[in-house]
Amino acid sequence: MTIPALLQLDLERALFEEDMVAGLSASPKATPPKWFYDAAGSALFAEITRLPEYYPTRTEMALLQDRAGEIAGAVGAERWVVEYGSGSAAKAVRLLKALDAPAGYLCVEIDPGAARATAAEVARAFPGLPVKGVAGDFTALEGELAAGVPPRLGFFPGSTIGNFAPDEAARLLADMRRHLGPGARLVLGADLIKDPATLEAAYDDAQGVTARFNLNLLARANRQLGADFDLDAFGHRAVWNAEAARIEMHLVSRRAQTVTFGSRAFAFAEGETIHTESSYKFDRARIEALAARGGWRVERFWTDADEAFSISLLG
Ligand code: SAH
Ligand code: AVI
Repeated sequence: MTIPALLQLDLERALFEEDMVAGLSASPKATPPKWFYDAAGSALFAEITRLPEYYPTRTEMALLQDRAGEIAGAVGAERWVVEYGSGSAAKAVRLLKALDAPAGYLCVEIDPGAARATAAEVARAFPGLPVKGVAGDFTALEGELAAGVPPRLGFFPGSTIGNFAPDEAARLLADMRRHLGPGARLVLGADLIKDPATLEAAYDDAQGVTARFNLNLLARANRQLGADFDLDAFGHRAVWNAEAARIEMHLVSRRAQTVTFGSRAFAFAEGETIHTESSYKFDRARIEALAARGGWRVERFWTDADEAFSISLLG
């Protein structure tokens, strides 16, 4: 069944509102990071990937370039590639170039503009390759994918897995295994634990792009839900939580204030925060344990020379 575009927008708005209401009613306040990515949020994320402090994107791109031949050799020929949360086509193009006779490409991406642009760029780079961009939520995968023939190759780069708490991440990997079907493999990018100063700088850059990305959640609520967040009344905070092995992003209320949307009012104390994102960091043992909880086994594990970022091949 195809849902008409306008109805899809209404549905998306309703789900966004539901999550914001639940998140702002909780104690402590916390919202899911997937709502960062409307058109403005995706553009800000693209800017983040080019920041000197944000090492993950360039490190993973280089690692992918270095290891693409080995990945291709390990996964074999004629795979349908299914990417989760593509953002841009850059990493998929790099992987597809190395693969032996890829059979097709599909991305599941929550931002419809990014889903369309990724599919268009992959189609341009590989004329004749069957390509599909699906605007959808990869946390709501149902059963096995209809497109393409198994065995498929999942691609989940960028350390987006780190934006999920361990239980959710394990469930997501299990859902991907079902979605990809029998004989699947998964190429998983995961950022590694390192010194706190490097991590905190990557999430609190000197130009303030990450701050704008974080605040875009409130700007989006104003645009889409008619909320009245005063963006100057909230600050950006990124902090390394060593015990949980995660960077936390928060929006900090600069003063006591009340924010309204619809018929609802949400009170903030001065200094109270909304926990808007966690970015868990890993080591090999943590990735192996997480993969096992999702029903996968780590077959290969690669890092760059500085051990800043990792790519694993799960089977
Ligand atoms: N893979 C890219 C982009 C990472 S940013 C890279 O490695 O640079 C995370 C991407 O995942 C964004 O494009 C965002 O829109 C998408 N995304 C986040 N949560 C999602 C969800 N629940 N379902 C589908 N896409 C999601
Ligand atoms: C998409 N995700 C893996 C990014 C990260 O590093 O956690 C999102 C991001 N948040 C702030 N900067 C980048």
